[in-house]
Amino acid sequence: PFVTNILNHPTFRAGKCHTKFIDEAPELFEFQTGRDRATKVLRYIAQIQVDNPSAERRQLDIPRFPPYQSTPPKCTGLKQLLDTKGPEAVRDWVLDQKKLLITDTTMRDAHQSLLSTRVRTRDMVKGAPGTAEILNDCFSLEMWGGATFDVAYRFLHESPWERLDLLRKKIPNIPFQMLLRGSNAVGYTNYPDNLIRAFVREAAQSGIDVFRVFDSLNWIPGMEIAMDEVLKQGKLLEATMCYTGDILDPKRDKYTLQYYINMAKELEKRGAHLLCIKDMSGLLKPYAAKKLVTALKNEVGLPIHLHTHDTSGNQVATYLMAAEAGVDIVDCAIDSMSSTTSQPSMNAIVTALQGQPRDTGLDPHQLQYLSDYWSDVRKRYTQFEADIRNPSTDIYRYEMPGGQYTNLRSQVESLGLIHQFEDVKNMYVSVNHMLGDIVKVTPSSKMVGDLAIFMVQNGLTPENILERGSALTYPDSVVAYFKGMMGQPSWGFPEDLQKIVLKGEEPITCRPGELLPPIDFDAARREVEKFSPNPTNRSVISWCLYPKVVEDYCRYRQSYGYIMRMGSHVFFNGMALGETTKINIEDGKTLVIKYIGLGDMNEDGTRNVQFELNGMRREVAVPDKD
Ligand code: 3PY
Ligand code: ZN
Repeated sequence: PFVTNILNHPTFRAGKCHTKFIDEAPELFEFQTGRDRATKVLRYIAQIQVDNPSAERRQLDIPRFPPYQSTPPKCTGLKQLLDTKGPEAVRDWVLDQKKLLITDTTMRDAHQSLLSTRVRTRDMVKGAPGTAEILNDCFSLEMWGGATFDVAYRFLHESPWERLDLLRKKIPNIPFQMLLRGSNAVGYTNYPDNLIRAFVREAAQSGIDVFRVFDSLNWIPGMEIAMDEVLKQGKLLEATMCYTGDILDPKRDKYTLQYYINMAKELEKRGAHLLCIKDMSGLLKPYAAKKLVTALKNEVGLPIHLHTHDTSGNQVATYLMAAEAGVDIVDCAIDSMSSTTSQPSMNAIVTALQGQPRDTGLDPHQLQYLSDYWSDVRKRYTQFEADIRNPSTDIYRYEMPGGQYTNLRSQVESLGLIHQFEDVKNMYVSVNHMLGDIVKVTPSSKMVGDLAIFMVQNGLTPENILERGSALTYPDSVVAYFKGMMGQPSWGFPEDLQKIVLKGEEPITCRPGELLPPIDFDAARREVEKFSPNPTNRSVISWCLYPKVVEDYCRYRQSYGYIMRMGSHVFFNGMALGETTKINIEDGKTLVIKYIGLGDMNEDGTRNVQFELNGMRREVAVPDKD
């Protein structure tokens, strides 16, 4: 069967085999027959039907969006300049542009901030031909990293690496950009140096062109290893300063204009090709943007890339002021995936600058196609929408990153504390003061949220915590923070609080990566082999970052097969009685599935579920907890 799998594999059939072909095609080792594969898919749908039998399922009455009539993808974009001339040539090209360049965040931060990171590869790939053509002149697509990496495995049961491969096939011309949390990579904890390097190397070789590297406390040593490896890989290093506070407020004396200028100069010295101002909470007001960008343009020679979230509703104005001050690139989302906790609308910026000196060169009429496409996709994810319908300038008080602002509510709800949600938000502000006003972005923002929830749960306040909180065990993230495992905050730790959280343990002051033992990748591979034969480097690296999540993903895939191509409506909700869906399980092979209904309960605790598969009656039995 292995030989048959090779002979039938599309890569082999297209005559494109290379030395790593067998390594990179785990499906070659799947020897099940077509019937088995169909059964697995049926079992996946059956389990949803059984787990939630009373759900009122309706067929999704939205006509599928027509595919984009594209010309063959261009292979002459900025991606090719990077590949042929290197990152310095791209940096210089950016500096020479008069137009305002755009990064499209729709496939990463926008859905991370609006839809709990749930957009599936399938829905991105379908929009890819239009994206390749319409956004040919943009700077980059941010489509990887941040929370998308673990959410892909954990909730979507798909590999983030495969997303990268599939999108690259359809979008050969535009640089791909990722968000990398310095020593935390795409996780929430510090990893050993050799794992950070291996991850960056694999991501670079898999097609990431621009690495936006940040540290959640703006602590440059926490970014060092990742930055060094990006440079070694010959990719674009976008070194990042996270923006917090308000440079226009004379009472905020920590995160001043000079603080950002100093940090920018240091990042430039360390070899960055681009400088990012990462305004993760949307706090950079329009006139502050003008002041900051003007100063940075005078003080550093790097292109400046501005990132924000439009939670307040002010951020289109921020971009226009930044454009006037000479910012080089801004992060936007296609308008149907933009605004509130997401990025400002691309369509708004493009139309605002039309005919002006910083005209982006993008075509608003064509952008409307992408807007309609994403509007159609978004309807399939309504269950993940946060209940945020309007801009909120409250964000200036809470200083909460876009994704956290949308997620905190469900975190608090799941703990049964929703009646105290306002208290938690206010406590988030108090905790920040108590910690000495720190940068709040993943993972430090999660730690502030965890501590705020913990204090509300335990009746603690900044006034009584030293006295009443000394006997309590603090959440893991809080202990890690005070131990120095997230790095060093610019103005140190409050020592009395540190003592009661650490309970005698000594904090560290060096890079956590210096202390963590290096990963033994051969031993890791042997562990992965226990549940997944012939693992690729990618799987081993992913397992080192997220052992349980990746093991669960592999086992899930063994049970349910390749469910990535199932329509999102069915994938999340199952099927209505009598509904028919088509699933293309491999190129050229389509399953036509009709849901007939729930059947009898069996003695072994399973329940039969009935379908028609390609016109033939089929029944599968799946566990029924009731
Ligand atoms: C992430 O780290 O995922 C973020 O988006 C931070 O802003
Ligand atoms: Zn962001």
